[in-house]
Amino acid sequence: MERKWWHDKICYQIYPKSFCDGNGDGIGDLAGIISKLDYLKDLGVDILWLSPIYPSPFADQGYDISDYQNIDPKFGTLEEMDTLLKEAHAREMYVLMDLVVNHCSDEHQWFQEAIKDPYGKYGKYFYIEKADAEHLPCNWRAYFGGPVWEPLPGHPDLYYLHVFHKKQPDLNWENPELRREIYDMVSWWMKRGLDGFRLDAIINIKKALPFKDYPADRPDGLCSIHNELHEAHGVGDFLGELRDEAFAPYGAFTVGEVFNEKDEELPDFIGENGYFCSMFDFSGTVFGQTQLGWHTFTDITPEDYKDCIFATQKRVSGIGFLSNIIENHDEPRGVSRYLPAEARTPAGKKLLAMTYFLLRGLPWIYQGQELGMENLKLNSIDEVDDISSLDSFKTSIEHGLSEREALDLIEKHGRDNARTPFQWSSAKNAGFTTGTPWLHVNPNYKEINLEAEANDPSSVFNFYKKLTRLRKDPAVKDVFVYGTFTPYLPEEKDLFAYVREYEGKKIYVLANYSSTPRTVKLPEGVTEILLDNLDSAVLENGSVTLQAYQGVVVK
Ligand code: TEU
Ligand code: CA
Repeated sequence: MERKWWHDKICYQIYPKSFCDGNGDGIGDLAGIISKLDYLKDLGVDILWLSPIYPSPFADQGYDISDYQNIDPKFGTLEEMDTLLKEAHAREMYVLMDLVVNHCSDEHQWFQEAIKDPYGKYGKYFYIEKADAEHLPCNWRAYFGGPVWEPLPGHPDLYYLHVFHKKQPDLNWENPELRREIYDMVSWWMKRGLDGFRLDAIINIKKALPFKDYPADRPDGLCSIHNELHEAHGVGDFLGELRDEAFAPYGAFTVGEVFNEKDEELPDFIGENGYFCSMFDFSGTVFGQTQLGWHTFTDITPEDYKDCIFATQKRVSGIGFLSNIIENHDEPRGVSRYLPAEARTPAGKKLLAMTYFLLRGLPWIYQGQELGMENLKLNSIDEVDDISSLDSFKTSIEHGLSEREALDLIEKHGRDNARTPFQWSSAKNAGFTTGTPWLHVNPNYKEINLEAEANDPSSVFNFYKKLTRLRKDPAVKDVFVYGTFTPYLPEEKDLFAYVREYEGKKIYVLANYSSTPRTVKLPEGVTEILLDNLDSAVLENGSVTLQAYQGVVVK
């Protein structure tokens, strides 16, 4: 396999609105991010992905873009973006923006022009169909609820398609003129010095045409969008063109947000000269989900999680580099999802960190994860911002759940969990802003915050630093980057263990996801502990005893 500059990098996702507020208006911004570059460098991360910072009406927190070639004044200016790129590069760090091109905002000029002249040039940038409320072109349900069709303002006989929110009209990728427009926009950013993109919801750019109904799966008479995604063929033609026209000429680093790819497609997506450099492994994320609503979701146990990860690592072996995550801005906090309640302790959080961080693929940290930030408790639906949670609340209530039960589901699955402000210190508003934060701070910031953890050698934060340093240690780096992955004692319940091997060097990760201590037999020749989340293990007589939720990395 040809070595690429990004193979050995550690990545970090910033949700700008909630990271650091530089000017006291309660909203995180570019100035805030720039002020924390040294912090990120010291943590040991190389590649930064910024969730969208383009001008936006914020119907979906910036994932509804009204101008692709500018910065929203809430976040700063283009000049500040240039400064961020310069300052990051000076620290040998790389910056990715979010490429949200399945849809734009209804306030984007393209859509405004389409409203003026639906049959003109810009009307063809979207999916606009003749229809009426009783006869929509198809019965697909939008990701955020309701039909995907919305009347085109001022044209009672015309409807436009939006697979997400109605303020996010879908762009028509079948139109070569639209595609050219996107490639030029990407090139413009790359020439400005950007290092690449994370590709939002990218599988959705190909629709199964012509529009048709699928069997309804809820009382609303609509059907999950997954029906058509399953039948939509040919997304690869768009993605290959996007790569060749917009990414390859600039050597862009790209990571795709891809759900439901088929096994046989993996080499096309992330193999040698794939559409993307990498894509996220969502196998743990989607575990236990159904299309019927959050009330039908089941929890993931450590054993389930292990099965997901082992299966993925096997699937992708020899093909390419996945991006490994335990959370992002759409998901609950990883420690709240993957750890049993009893293990939501610094020890348990470190165990989870160790387990996923040393897998094959690029390790990603989502902001605040390095502190062990947790899900948010809710008292009322009025506290909720996330449109996905608001939709699920409606569905839950319609389904007969009590308000409290519906809130419990949001506490578990809602997107605000990851979007509360970064907890910098125990000062007011967790040191995130001197103003009023746009979204409430998690009240646990008094205990969980960077200031306290930086001073505590045994903190979750300092453990993440140990992990980044271990992955970069020249003595073992190739094992973690290029080594094979093989499950170790996979049949032992609640033992999450594997071996990474490169050119005869073997490193074992042994993690006890159980409240009962256990003795694990070590392979011959294992003599050294590289990392231990409790700093207490001893290797003797060819075995190691792991306490409850203890894990070690040994070689
Ligand atoms: O998410 C795309 C996605 O496929 C959704 O299913 C996502 O998991 C869902 O919103 C969770 O409720 C991306 C972005 O990451 C998300 O923040 C945006 O809302 C969405 O695209 C639309 O741009
Ligand atoms: Ca601000």
